[in-house]
Amino acid sequence: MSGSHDADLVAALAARLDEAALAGRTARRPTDTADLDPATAYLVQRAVIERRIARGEAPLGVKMGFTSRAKMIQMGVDDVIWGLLTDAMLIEEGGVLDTAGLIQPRIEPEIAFLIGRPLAGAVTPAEAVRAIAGVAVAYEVLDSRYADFAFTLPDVIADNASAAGFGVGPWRDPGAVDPANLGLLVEIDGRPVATGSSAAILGNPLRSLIAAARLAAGARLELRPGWIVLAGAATAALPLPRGVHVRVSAAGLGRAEVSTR
Ligand code: OOG
Ligand code: MG
Repeated sequence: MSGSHDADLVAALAARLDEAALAGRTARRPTDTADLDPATAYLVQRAVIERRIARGEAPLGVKMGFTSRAKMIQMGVDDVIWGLLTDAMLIEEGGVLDTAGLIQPRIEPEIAFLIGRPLAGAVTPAEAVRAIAGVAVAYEVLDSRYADFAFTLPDVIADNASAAGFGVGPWRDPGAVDPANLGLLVEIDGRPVATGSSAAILGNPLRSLIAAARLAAGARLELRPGWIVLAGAATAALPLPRGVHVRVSAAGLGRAEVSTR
């Protein structure tokens, strides 16, 4: 494939996915019509984000995907991926999320890291720890642009790892809480609907941060001070209907809450 042909394909796929997200409707999977390898899929993902940045959004961090077995099994994939977060995806704490513009939203409990020092490349656990300015319980709202969340790995990479929104609870001093093995609870309208442990995230969410640093270097980026890293879901994702209140709590971290309409 020639370079310019590749660039045209990347731009066309990014436009298709971005327009689907804006319109709140599904798009065809890239791999239904083209051979897409993960590297090219990441170029599509980047082009989708560039379109959002051109509309005034600012990069705010990254989200790791498929870092837990529960998620790999739920989605039928077997590799860790990432997506890019912008400020427009951040849902204010305790805020209200309008699901009208979304296609098929799901919610999942996560652990979030606040970056305090630049981090990229092959980093040691000690280096990763030193880069953390805060740890929080978080939730992610997913919304695949593919019907029924059915996709291959390159498809979901191109679709920015199904990212739609996220919320973060109060930041805690990383010295005060070890994120390795925290109990997580998801409640919808006060009813417990999922429980898990942060240990489900690669055995320790810190490993997810280390993987994010590695992916950053591969993408010629760095995790920057002020950025948020979502380490990945600790349980399978749950359907997110309108008109509910969701609370995600983690032992020692408090909670993050959102209502939908
Ligand atoms: C892809 C996103 C996966 C996670 O935390 O594992 C993800 C999807 O499930 O549609 O965000
Ligand atoms: Mg997630």
